[in-house]
Amino acid sequence: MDAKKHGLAAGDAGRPDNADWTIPQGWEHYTPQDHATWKTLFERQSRLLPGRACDEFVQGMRDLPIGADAIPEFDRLNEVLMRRTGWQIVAVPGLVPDEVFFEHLANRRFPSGNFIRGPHELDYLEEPDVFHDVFGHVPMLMNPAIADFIQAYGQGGLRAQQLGNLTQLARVYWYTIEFGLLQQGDGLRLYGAGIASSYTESQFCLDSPCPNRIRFNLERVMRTHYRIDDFQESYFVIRDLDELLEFTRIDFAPLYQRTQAAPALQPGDVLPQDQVFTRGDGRYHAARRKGH
Ligand code: HBI
Ligand code: FE
Repeated sequence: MDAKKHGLAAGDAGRPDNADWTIPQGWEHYTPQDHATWKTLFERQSRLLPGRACDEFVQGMRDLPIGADAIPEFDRLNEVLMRRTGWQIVAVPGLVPDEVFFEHLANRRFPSGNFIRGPHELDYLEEPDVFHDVFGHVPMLMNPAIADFIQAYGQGGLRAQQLGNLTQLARVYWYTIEFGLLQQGDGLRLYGAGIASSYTESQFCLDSPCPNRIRFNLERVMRTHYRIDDFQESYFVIRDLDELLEFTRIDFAPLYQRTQAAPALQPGDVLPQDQVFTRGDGRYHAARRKGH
């Protein structure tokens, strides 16, 4: 992104001067092209999500001042979000260090990239941009269970970092908040922001015969590596969003001990004790490994 354009007090490599890494959204600096990119992404994704995104996502989207025509103003989103769940969005220049990220979440502030991807890289993201963060995450932050769960993740993250358990905890976030599926009356739906904001993966995660869809189990997930460079090989399915609240009430210390001692699992592994919704055929990732 262009640091100057977005009003960054640019030190080295776009790092803002203040310790919490926040910057102004700089809404007035978005170009017509930026808004056009948002519109393309928004319309494309809005067509896909009915029947795929969970009811809570659709409801959250409906209740927010968010639409196709322009990149939303964080201040306007915050008025609604703050009233609903006490969360607010703060602008950051991209990925921030783990402890900065956790500190924000623990205080119900969601860091959102202020920049938007270029028109020639609609499906390519090196760092979370405003479409991923606002379209993907903010509708779910309107839900009280998600609101409490992400705050608890921030608090747990600060502790886990000191204890050296961050790897295990980050897998929970990954397989829920970013790539989670849930059960709904008529079948599986997505609620993870990484898939809700992805044109290709929102289809792959639910429609493709390739990946595994496995009942979520906390310790199992804490042992499971994830892919950051491609579609997931396995998606984990929660019963409903309230299941996440149960995880905010338990002591993770014994879980860290057991899951660090147990053998790590590969992303595509399926265990005899797994409750499997769909056993994937693995063809997509097998072809990728062969270099097709
Ligand atoms: N920073 N802006 C931003 N967004 C993230 O999702 C993010 C981050 N920094 C660290 C991070 N995520 C993860 O590595 C932690 O959840 C472990
Ligand atoms: Fe995200």
